[in-house]
Amino acid sequence: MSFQVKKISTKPYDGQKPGTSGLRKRVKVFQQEHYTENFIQAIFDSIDAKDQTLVIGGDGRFFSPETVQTILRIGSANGVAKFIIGQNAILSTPAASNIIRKFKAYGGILLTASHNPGGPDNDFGIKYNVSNGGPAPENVTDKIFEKTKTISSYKVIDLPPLDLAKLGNFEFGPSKVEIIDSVKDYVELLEAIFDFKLIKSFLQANQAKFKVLFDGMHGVTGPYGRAIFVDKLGLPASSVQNATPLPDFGGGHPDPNLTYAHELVERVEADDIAFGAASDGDGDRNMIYGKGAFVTPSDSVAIIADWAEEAIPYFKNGVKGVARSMPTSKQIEYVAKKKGLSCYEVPTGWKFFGNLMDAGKLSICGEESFGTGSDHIREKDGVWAIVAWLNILAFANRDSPSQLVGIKELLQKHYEVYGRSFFSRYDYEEVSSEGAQKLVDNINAHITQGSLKSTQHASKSTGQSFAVAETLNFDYTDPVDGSVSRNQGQIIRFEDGSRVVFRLSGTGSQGATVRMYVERYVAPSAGAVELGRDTAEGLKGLIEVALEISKLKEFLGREKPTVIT
Ligand code: VG1
Ligand code: CO
Repeated sequence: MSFQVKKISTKPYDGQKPGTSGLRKRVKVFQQEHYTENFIQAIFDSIDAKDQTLVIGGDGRFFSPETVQTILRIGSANGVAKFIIGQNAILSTPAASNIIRKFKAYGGILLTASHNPGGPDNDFGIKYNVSNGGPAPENVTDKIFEKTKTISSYKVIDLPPLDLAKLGNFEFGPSKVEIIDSVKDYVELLEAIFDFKLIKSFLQANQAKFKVLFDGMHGVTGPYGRAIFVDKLGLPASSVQNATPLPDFGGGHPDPNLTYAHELVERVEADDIAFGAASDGDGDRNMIYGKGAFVTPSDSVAIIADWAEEAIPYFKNGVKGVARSMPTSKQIEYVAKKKGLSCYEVPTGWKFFGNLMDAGKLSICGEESFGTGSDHIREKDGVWAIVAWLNILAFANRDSPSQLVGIKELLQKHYEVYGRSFFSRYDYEEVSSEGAQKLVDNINAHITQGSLKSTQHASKSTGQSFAVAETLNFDYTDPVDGSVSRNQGQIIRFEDGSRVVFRLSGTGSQGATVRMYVERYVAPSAGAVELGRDTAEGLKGLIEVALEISKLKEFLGREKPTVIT
């Protein structure tokens, strides 16, 4: 039977440029006539998906079900042979990456704006992933953007919407459709990576001393968390909260940090919970937070890299190499150095890790933005990181020591061996684009003229003094394919190894967001008191100096950041 392919005339929209991770805009922008259709057709014009299999997933946010139907209508008209879709349009970002790899799909389209709020007045997003399961590299996203600028029509096969709730095999015009369980394959993946038996027995033996709480933040990970923490690891149902995915994330901001995951933080403190964890809207981020012990993402990946080979079965044959995004602290480098591993530094965004993983150079990597992962897939993976921590803690307690090794003890032990990079990020969200540009231009002028080099900057409140060693723009050449990405952040390095980085966000949907990253290293010889300081205290002087040098308050007209992590 042949199906009629209809050609629909359209005009280009400005600004359909994918950012750090896909195209993210307000829902109202996507709802404009032909806007979503244009972008989806531009994806098909940039890839060769004819007779191929495509995966469709997402975090279930508002406007997702409609968009799946749009993809079916346009994709079938563009010759896609088969679609694999998560039930009710739900597949977490890591789960989708796994499905693309496991079923050898050509690629996937993920409907998510990650940690950005959802609902009719908030954000929607579309992201294209390639056959290795990772976000499309810049040469593909650039091509998509180019196509959006000249598009004049898109193709559809007009058929009634497919029911996304029923599992099984169906047809949509000439294309086959398989609707799969959103959770099953992902749980199997984690069971093959971690020592579930060890974790389960540790949790059972320490029920009273080691309480666990996972917060899905009304995002996509609730069902994954329930399947793993309750069904597989035997924890009580009460150890999972906010576990039903909602189209508007319950009105919250599904970003697992100390500001937005306050419900978790409050319950951890009130109920003496030893191990709390949360994940973001689409399930690729994670936060680890136990009573009185917050793990910065930069420390988290360093600790996972430190313990992996010994504690986690997936890594028993060795870790191939490690990596961090440029703004992420150097903690993982200290681990790599001691273990003789290569440590790569890539620009912000998970897409830059994929090539290194495909080339067998990289096993474990992370970003300061609550992203941690490994080469088991090609996205960062929130639930993976949480189970990795449980696996490490279970292993650290395998001989039932008289005092339980918790998050705090593990961190302390780590700092005593490697020293500690104090790290913090200040976000100035939705500031004026002109102000942000002035800030960038000012630092750029310093970089070109070298005018900050060797200048001394004293902190009024702490008396510390910082001398500028160098200033630079971070450019990256991919060691595998030689592609170059320029201007990935401005770095001010100081003589004592401290560092301040400025970057504009590539995931915001309105105005500009400026990120300031500060890092200061303290060696093990400084002693327990220095190593154990509160992050804000450890960084106070450097932050003062960073604000003064950049004239940030003046350019942005903001006294305080929106979020501190
Ligand atoms: C932010 C983070 C970055 C992360 C990206 C996507 O980007 O800083 O580290 O990879 O979000 O995360 P930006 O350009 O706004 O700084 V999410 O959980 O999409 O997936
Ligand atoms: Co995310």
